Amino acid sequence: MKLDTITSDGSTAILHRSLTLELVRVTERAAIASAFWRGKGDEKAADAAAVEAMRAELQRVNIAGRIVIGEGERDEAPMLFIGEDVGGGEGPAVDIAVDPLEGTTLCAKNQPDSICVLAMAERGGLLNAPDVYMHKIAIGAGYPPGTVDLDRSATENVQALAAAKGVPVSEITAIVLDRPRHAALIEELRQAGVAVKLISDGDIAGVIHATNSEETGIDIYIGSGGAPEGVLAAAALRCIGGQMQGRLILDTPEKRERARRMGVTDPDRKYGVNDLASGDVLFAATGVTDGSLLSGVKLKRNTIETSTIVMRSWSQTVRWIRAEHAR
Ligand code: VTB
Repeated sequence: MKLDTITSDGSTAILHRSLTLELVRVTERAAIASAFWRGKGDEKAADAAAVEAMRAELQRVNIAGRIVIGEGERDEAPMLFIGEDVGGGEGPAVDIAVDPLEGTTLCAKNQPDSICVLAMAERGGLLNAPDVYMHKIAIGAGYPPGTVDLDRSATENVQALAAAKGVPVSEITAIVLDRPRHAALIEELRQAGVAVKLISDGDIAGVIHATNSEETGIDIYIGSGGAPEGVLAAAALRCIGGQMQGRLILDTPEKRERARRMGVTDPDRKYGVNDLASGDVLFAATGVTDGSLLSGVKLKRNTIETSTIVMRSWSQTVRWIRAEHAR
């Protein structure tokens, strides 16, 4: 166990350990706000509630924070827009990635797995990803480096993973976003003998699940989803281990230009976990609806109960925090 904030190379960890609990408050508050919009069929209102609550609580944290992944460009989002300064202004200079309500549709329909997510890193530690799709592949810890690779076919990847795990391919389960664009991928995986678990939304949780195979039965995340969600998932992986690669899908001149403006010099670059999230990283997520990663917010008569996972890359600590809030 690491007890202080001195890193292995002798330097001081930038993100003080006490910040982990501060982040829990932020995602908890966002989750409670959006919980009142569960099942109301109004995605925008659910998201707005999460955004407003998350920002209000972030302002109370003693950081000089800057949003690098947020609700969109300054002109399209009133709050938590890319480049916005957040936090109390004192304290460490940090970059922040948020998905105030990951799975807005899930929340609006009161279906499993909507969560409020936030990651924090040292300044410059998070890829400034444009809001485009990203090819992603992720597996858990304990496999040799390079077991899977975006440049190989899905079949090759699941075969290599099965060999590394010491099981037949028929015992591999892949988690894939259920989208028409994935029809060929799903077909290929099934042809290879893989069990495919389809999810309607929420690929941050999907990636995390793939790194916890013993509990979830899921061995690999594969497919394309939002690039911002890819950075958030990578932040989690920095804390819990596992391999991940991502590549931005910049299939129009407009997207390439948007990416270039955000500092992406090589549009075909294959990013590893450390390219997506580097240095000292904190990650927190609170459940909104009941899900396989986290329980949802429970609105009780006198209290409100929340479930949060919070982790820190430096110490590799993963905490599950169940909180009771007075109404
Ligand atoms: C995923 C998923 C999100 O977007 O990133 C997905 O994690 C990708 O975009 O919950 P499409 O929906 O266009 O496929 C969400 O579903 C919504 O942000």
